[in-house]
Amino acid sequence: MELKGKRVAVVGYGRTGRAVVKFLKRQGAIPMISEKQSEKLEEIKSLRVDYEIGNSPEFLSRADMVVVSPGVPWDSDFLQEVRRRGVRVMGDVDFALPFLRAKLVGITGSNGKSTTVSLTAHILKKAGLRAEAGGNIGKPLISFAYQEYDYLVVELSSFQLEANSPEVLVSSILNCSPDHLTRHRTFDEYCAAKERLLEIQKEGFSVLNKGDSRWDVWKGKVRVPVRSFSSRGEADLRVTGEGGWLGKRMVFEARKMKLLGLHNLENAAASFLIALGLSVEEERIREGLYSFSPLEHRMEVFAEEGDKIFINDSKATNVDSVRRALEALDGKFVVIMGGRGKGENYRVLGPLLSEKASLVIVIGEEAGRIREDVSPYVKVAGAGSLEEAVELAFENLTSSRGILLSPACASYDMFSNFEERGRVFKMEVLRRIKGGG
Ligand code: UMA
Ligand code: ADP
Repeated sequence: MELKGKRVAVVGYGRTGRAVVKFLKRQGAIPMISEKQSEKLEEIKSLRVDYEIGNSPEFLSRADMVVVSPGVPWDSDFLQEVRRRGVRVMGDVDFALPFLRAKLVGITGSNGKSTTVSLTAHILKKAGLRAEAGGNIGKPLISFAYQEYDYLVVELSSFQLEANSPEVLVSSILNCSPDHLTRHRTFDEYCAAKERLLEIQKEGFSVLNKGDSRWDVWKGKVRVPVRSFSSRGEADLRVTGEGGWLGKRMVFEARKMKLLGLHNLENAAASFLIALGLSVEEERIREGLYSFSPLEHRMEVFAEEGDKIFINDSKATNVDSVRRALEALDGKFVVIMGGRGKGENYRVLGPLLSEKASLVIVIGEEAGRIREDVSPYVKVAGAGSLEEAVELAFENLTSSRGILLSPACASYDMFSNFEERGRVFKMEVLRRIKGGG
């Protein structure tokens, strides 16, 4: 794709927009920025490029091509109008593809993507391959342009799969449970976005979760050989609480891993099958699995004090990830939930909360809805901020094993992202443990 001298507009100036603009400048293209938030004005001005605050078809149709950040709805009216005016509109992944110098492993799913992507890249690297993790995990694909790798392990979100058509050598769908229903409207539409990964792939192989309710749909769509894993019954790689099994042979052991919970053994199984399919020796795969530490903000046990433990699961931004967090716990915890909702029902968590939570503290925009859904099952209290929630949690700690932050919601009502929410939580807890008040 020749970019020199081309006017390329970027919609959204976040992580993706920044990386795309940087690349465009290096290529001698003429970047334009369309960003709806005025808070970014100073930073954008300093770039000395054409920009608008707002997203308008008038501005965008002055470009030769438009690159859209993943968080911008693909069917927005202003983008539809730009397309009608004959300007090419593309997603950030499709934009990056011609500049990548690596075979692609594409991983999607509702939960476990970042863990599995990092774990897979870790295994491949340990085995001596040139591999890196990128994509929705926080490293836009364009930042890998012209870099030589054997494999890029790419996290793909439903937003990206709706807007892009990446052809990968290895595909994997870990699971599909409700998330992002405010953007994708129905569960079926949301899953279908993820399944485009299978429809586009023509060669290589696919690693799929046979225990997922969408398995039959996936089987109908996939066109390459499939290797399956499941914690719910027979599969090529069967997962139990003890580890992963190829037939009667145990190929990795849970007790040797640093990741907690059955869901993480499913993630390990997916990584195992991907690496095995790429001809990594089993022994090397195990070395990778056993040396991998959990990512920050995912069931991260960051403090222990006496018999109490403190877990930061800020990345649990939907109901199913909270379910898996609660299932992985022993004993009753004070659980902090809430934030910006995505149209999910929290009632399904009720029975599990009654078993695993001594108290649920709700915060943020979704506090009222969560309270309504789970209060028939468990004691619920409200707090005006995360700081207040931590304070309240400490007041109620005596009868619990510890505190778990597992919000079931996005963070954007109170924080800039889930990382900031996790860091504030950890800081507040550590301050109190260390006696700072
Ligand atoms: N914006 C507009 N118009 C709109 C909507 C947004 O101008 O209609 C602007 C916003 O004001 C903001 C910018 O666009 O300044 C943000 O763009 P973005 O939402 O695409 O965010 P990025 O910072 O570019 O981050 C994106 C992914 N974000 C989303 O998909 C929402 C990041 O995933 C990803 O790490 C990053 O690209 C690098 O690839 C985050 C995420 O929450 C972690 N992903 C969802 C998830 O994992 O569940 C899908
Ligand atoms: P994603 O990138 O898909 O959001 P992460 O690996 O960041 O996935 O994990 C997000 C949340 O989901 C964490 O709270 C984690 O504990 C939980 N989780 C991880 N793997 C799974 C899985 N396979 N099934 C359900 N929940 C999971």
